[in-house]
Formats: sequence, C-alpha cells, structure tokens
Amino acid sequence: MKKILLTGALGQIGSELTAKLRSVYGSDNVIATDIRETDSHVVHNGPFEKLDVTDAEKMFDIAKKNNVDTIIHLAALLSATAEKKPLLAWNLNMGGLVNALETARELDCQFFTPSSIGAFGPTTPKNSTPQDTIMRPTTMYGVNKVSGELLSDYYFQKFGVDTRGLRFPGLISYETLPGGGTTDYAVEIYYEAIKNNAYTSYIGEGTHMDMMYMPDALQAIIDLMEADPSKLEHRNSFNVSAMSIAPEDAASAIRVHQPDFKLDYDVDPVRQAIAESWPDAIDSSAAKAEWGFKANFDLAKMTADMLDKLKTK
Ligand code: AKB
Repeated sequence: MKKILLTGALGQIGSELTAKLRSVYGSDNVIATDIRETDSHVVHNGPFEKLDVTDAEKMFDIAKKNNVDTIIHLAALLSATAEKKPLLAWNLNMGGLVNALETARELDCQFFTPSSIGAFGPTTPKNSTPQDTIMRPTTMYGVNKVSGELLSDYYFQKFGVDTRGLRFPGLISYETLPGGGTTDYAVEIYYEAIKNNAYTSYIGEGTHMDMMYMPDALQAIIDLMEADPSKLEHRNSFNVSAMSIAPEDAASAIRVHQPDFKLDYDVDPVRQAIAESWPDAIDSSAAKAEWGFKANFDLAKMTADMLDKLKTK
C-alpha cells in the first residue's frame, strides 16, 4: 500500500485527488498539505498539515514523520497569475518543485508533478502536437513547466528518483474552481450556464485548446503512477487530452440541454495571447502506447455530467 504526501491539496486537482486517493489507498495513507487550511473534506477526512512548499525543512519533516513513499506535488501558480507575477511564479513553482524533488531523493519516494500544455509555445506544431517536439514557451508558466520536466528527468537519470508526469490540458470540474489559469473559462461557462443561462467569454471565438474532465485526469494520475516502469520510454511528461474545443463548442454542447443559452465575448488580451501561444490539439498516442491512457468523457458526456452535478450543487 502506498503512503502518499500531497502538496496543494486544497486546489482544483488536489481536492478531488485527495478524496480519490483516500478511497483507493485508505484515508490514513494520504497526507494532504496546503498553504491554507479551510473547512474542507481534505482537512477533515484524513491527515492534513499546513505547508508552504518553499519551506524545504518542513516539507522534509512532514514526509519523514509520516514515512511516505510517494510524493504528488501539485502546489503551483497557474498561467495567467504567473504572467502577472513572474518572479513569484519562478520562486514558488521552481522552489517548491526543487524542495519536493529533494525530499523524494532523500527519502527514496516515487514522484509525480503535473506539467501542462503551457510547456509548448508558438513555434510548436499546433495540431497533433507530438510528444517530442519544439518547446519554446513564451510565458513564465511555460518556462516553469519545461524546466520542471527537465529537472524531473534529471532526478530520474542522475539519482534514480522514479519521477513521472502528465502534460495536462485545461481541467474541467465541478467541485473546486480553478484559479488564475487560461483555460478557466471552460469551467466558468458551466457555472454561468446554471446561474444565468449566459456567459461572456474572455477567450475569443475559434480559439481551440485541449481539455479533459477531472475524473479522467485523476484516473490518468493513478494509472501512470501504477504503470510498469519498464514500459515507460518517456516520463516527464506525457501529452494527455480528451478533447480540443473553442468556447462556441462548449456553448453548443450546453444548448443541447439549455437551448436558449447565450454566449458572447469580451476578450482579455493577456489570456488570449497565452491561449494563442499554446497548441490547438495535442497527440496523446505515447501515453496510450506506454501505459494505456484512455479518456472516458468527450464534450457531450462531460457537459451532461457537469450540468447535472452543478444543478445539484
Ligand atoms: C492554465 O490554464 O494555466 C492551466 C493549464 C492548462 O496548465 N489550466
């Protein structure tokens, strides 16, 4: 049985991943940490510690005290916030990652951290973006993600740390809102559909980005962490995507359930520029071939589930 330390456990991925890992590996075997402490199931339903990931000593102490053998490092600033505060992003995203990798090295832990479609840049092929391709991102977030992928590979090659990662697309979920990302519109549009039957998108018409529903993202993390290492030609990080959509595609899918749903646009130039520097549609074939990646939710199925869950919420 794994004993897992999670950072950023109150964030969009962390809050759902903590619950899923506790159901798979047992509540006592998942130690959730976050810089904040809120009134959440993450805090109440299993071990929880407050942790600022730039505090290397505290991270190491929590990991050692709990005898963890796996670290899932999620704490990071997302693309739009990182663009507003680039130095903070460098210090938090890279400082936190180095501390987490060092803890994994010293305690011989398996290690996961997410990369992103943000690791690609304007000179990357836009469609069927290959697993191995040009990576010259023009955002601080992208610089952090490429550096993180390289650093994770380095820790595997140099120190034998079992590092693994996924290049996540925009993740769509109903439990915890994302914050400060470029793809956040694809979550907001569902909340606004339920509240107002209308949405004003900060991403322009025709701007395609990869997306995935949270249950598929959580399963992908578990499947990759459980994958046979001898089958992994790549490690940091695998392209994974379930769909490539523009705002009008999400609106059309919502109109199947709410025919009068209204979409208009008030484009934010900063987030639009970030979106345009990313691929339209990445190719997930390496993840499929090396560890059996599969997404169960397409746009129609995800939309039906999102609207249903948000109505109940
Ligand atoms: C963001 O938009 O910053 C994230 C991502 C794609 O990494 N959702």
